[in-house]
Amino acid sequence: STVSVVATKPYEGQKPGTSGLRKKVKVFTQQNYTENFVQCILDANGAALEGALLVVGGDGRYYCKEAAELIIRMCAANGVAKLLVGQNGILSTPAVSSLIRKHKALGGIVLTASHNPGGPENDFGIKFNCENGGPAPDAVTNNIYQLSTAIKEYKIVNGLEIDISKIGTNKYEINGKPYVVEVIDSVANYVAHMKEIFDFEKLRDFVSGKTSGKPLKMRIDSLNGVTGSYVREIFLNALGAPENGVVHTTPLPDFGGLHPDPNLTYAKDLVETVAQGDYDIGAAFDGDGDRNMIIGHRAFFVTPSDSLAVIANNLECIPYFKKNGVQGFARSMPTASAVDLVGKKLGKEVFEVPTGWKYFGNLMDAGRLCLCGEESFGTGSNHIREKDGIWAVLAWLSVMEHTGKGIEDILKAHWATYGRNYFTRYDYEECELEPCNEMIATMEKNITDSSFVGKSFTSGDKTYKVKVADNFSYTDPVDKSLATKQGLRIVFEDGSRIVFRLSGTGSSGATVRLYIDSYEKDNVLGQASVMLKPLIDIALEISQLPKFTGRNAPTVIT
Ligand code: VG1
Ligand code: CO
Repeated sequence: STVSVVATKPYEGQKPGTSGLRKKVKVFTQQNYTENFVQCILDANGAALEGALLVVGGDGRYYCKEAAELIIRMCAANGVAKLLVGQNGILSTPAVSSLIRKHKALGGIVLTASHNPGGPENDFGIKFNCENGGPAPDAVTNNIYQLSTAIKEYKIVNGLEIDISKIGTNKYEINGKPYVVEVIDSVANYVAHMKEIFDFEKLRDFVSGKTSGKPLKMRIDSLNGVTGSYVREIFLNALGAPENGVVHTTPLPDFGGLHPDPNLTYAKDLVETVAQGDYDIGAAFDGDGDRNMIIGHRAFFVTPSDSLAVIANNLECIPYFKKNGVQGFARSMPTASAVDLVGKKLGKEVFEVPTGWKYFGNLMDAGRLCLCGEESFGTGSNHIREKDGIWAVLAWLSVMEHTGKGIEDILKAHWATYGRNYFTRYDYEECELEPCNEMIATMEKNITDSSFVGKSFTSGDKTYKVKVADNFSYTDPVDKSLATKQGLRIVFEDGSRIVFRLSGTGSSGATVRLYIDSYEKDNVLGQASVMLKPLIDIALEISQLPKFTGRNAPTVIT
């Protein structure tokens, strides 16, 4: 087969966001749009690409297979020696990360728009992960973007035929050099990896009820996303859960019309079923399998910030941490600081990084971080360099088995020891961009004025006095790279916080995120919405959000 060099012109806006490039399918299917971006990813690797191994796979959403086949033809033309491709182009995001690390690949191309809806009218995405298995850092994505603004041609081997529905090795010769495309089972490596991390024998006994005679009552909901096949293999086959313990486990190109975002709004069916039924645990994942939501009996909700803290507090029950030791913990800035308290007690370093998993990678690579999370339903460890939804559920099962307690009791015991971080997030999705930019700019000006610190705000019977207010910036402790403008933050004297940011994962318009976090040492059994009401009112007053966005209520409340 021969290499074709095809002339092309730059597209505007090929700037990767928090986690890759995400746009409507219709944008990606424009002539040469995907080709351009893939060529820029490949070019960003420079000389290292020649003879390299890459991993390719995605969440199975609409256009995933076509994109995978295109990438196969383009890698052939760009000097790549070998690809590992998930069968039918399917690999969860954590599975890609695991494969990159296991095979010491140069990186991976992940085809996903994560939790955004799928289908011809909805979203697609492409993300590059580096050789540590993690999302490319800012320096790399900025480079990809720069290349996209000046691209003139891309390379492709047009005649290269391949059937990626068949597992097996396909060998080609391109320009006299061998090119190998290995189509692999999408789940096998990941499942083996989980078996190294957790005590599956113990978990199987716990889940199947072999000794107690009482099988665990679980409802694991894959929301028709990529985790379906992983969930069946792990929870049904390996752990002996009953067939009805898992639902929506067929990955569908449009997620069956579901919005595969594991939160109280979009995983409504799970929440309602668990609320009405008799379950010990409910869990859901997003489209690409890196997010998780955990709920207990009667849909008792575990905030992701608390989930992280509870796992941190119980790491001794997971063989992986026994073997590798426990290094530091980390969370993203908007995430409530519950894990900080555990870190303090255990004498561990705790890091606060900007939003996005890419900021955890350096700390893990440097051996300073073993467990981290984000309020956006992301939990994970240094076993890979992505957040990992199924891993989080296995961690929770381990904690339940270890403590012998239900989820609600685990949380109550945790709060009794550490106090409680009440947390909520309001999302205002698909707003108009301009007024949102204006709102953030105006607010930034106001809160960074020297008169703002020391100001008091009152709502109901609560008064909060401003201690710190800024636009969060972060210097990576390892490579000293600087990330600026990562979110407006107002910290009050009692430690309560208001955070505003614009989402970097949306495919159209702007999404405003408002995060509210407040700590109580003793009053730990209140209702979050009630406890946080005064701060929410203050946040809306400071931001003038209704005025700028025209919205009187968020589209999603977590
Ligand atoms: C959101 C979340 C962030 C997460 C990112 C990617 O970003 O807030 O915490 O890391 O999605 O998650 P943003 O910029 O929209 O707030 V995923 O599951 O899309 O890879
Ligand atoms: Co995701």
